Amino acid sequence: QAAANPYERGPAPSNSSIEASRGSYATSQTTVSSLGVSGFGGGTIYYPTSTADGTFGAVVISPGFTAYQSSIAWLGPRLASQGFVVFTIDTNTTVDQPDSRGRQLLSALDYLTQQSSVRSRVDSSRLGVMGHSMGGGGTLEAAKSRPSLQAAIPLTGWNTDKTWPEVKTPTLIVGSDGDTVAPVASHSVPFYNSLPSSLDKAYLELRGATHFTPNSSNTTIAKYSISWLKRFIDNDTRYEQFLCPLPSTSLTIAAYRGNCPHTS
Ligand code: 9J3
Ligand code: ZN
Repeated sequence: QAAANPYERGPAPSNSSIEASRGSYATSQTTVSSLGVSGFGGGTIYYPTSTADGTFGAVVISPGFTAYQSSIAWLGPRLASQGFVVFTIDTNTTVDQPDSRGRQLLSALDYLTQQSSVRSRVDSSRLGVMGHSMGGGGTLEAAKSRPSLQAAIPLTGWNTDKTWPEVKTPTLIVGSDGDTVAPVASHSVPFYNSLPSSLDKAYLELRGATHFTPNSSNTTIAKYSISWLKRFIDNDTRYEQFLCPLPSTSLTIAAYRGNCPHTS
């Protein structure tokens, strides 16, 4: 069949393929020392080993307050094996605030596309950002300052700024129903509500979850993150089926809101 979309990577998806612990690509990883970079604290790049499928879209992921890349490392191979270059970073200091984390996400993207050893594998026009807690707050900051980004996913995001009408990047907000550090009522919900109504946006509230649920392998986070990144970084409409119509509440989903059909 004709490949209408030059950016799609990997086989046609199914519910089981997006729930699987690994996708179709074998992955490799390379360590980026903090000593050789500026603007962020180094990290680990996870990427599909094969070069046979051309370039891939990329996503940089920031940890939260006091945390290291190890706290979000599970997302590296989980997302890379689906066909993305994934850069989990350390921040300059573990107490950096969300605005700083946002700038560090952008510095890391620039390093990834311009200087890293895998730069030739990355399509520099197809980039996204993710982060946990203050890294999720930084994810919103990064999207606000770089509207060319194609996907943003804050995971139990934390920020003193509750209003994000400036964001142009399709954004999936993930909150936890039992979060007492960044309660959804004062963080993820107002973040979601303040995003433009015309934006492709969604709100996923995890059921039976805490502020730290994004720090361990989680199938619900993975399947909707994969779908969002595929849909908006790769323009891969094969993943639209998992996003629209909106997922129902379930044992793992306390709430899901969004606008369907998507506009971009
Ligand atoms: O990154 C986070 O976990 C933010 C939540 C937090 O500890 O804020 C305290 C100021
Ligand atoms: Zn604001």
